[in-house]
Amino acid sequence: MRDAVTSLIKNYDVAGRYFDRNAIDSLKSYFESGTARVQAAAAINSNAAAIVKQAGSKLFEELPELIRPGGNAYTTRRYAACLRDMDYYLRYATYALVAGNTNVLDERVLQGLRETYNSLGVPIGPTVRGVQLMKDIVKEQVAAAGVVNAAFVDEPFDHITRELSEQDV
Ligand SMILES: CCC1=C(C)/C(=C/C2=NC(=C\c3[nH]c(/C=C4\NC(=O)[C@H](C)[C@H]4CC)c(C)c3CCC(=O)O)/C(CCC(=O)O)=C2C)NC1=O
Repeated sequence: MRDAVTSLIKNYDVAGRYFDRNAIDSLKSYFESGTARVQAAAAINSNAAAIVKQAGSKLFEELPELIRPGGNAYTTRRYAACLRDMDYYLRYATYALVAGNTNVLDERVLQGLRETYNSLGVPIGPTVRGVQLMKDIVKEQVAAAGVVNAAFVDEPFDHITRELSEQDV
């Protein structure tokens, strides 16, 4: 598992090079956004259950067929599994936000996930929609917590979306 700093060190060490201008710039930007990243994590942590619930309700409102007979989230067990997955995405997105790097998502969440989803008939499009709904809610909450430039919040959610759908967002 890597964060912004360890991943940079790894790349420069492999090449046996000192940090150059690019490296210094990305270190600067990581440290400058540090407080905001921690604030964002705090805002998510204190509202995580509500964020998942709200995004889930919106998703099922938009795509009610998911929870009707024949839908992948139909039955209490699968409904709960769906919300649990959303909770995984939110929690790991928070880790990635703090790390300033999406490696934790690749290693702990996304590896083999498409195959699992395909074999269980879990639809990717609606899952990605759920992730994007959470992103929107998180951005509102982070802005409400007083974080001025919250653009970095997009990164982990868009990464999940890209990797799951193998499409540009
Ligand atoms: C921490 C990393 C991690 C992830 C990401 C993860 C995902 C994950 N989601 C699963 C199932 C599932 N995932 C969903 C999700 C959904 N169905 C829908 O229609 C919606 C679109 C969507 C919710 C947004 C459902 C319904 C199941 C159960 C499918 C089944 O058993 O038939 C399964 C199969 C095993 C199980 O049911 O627990 C895994 C491994 N597990 C992990 O350990």
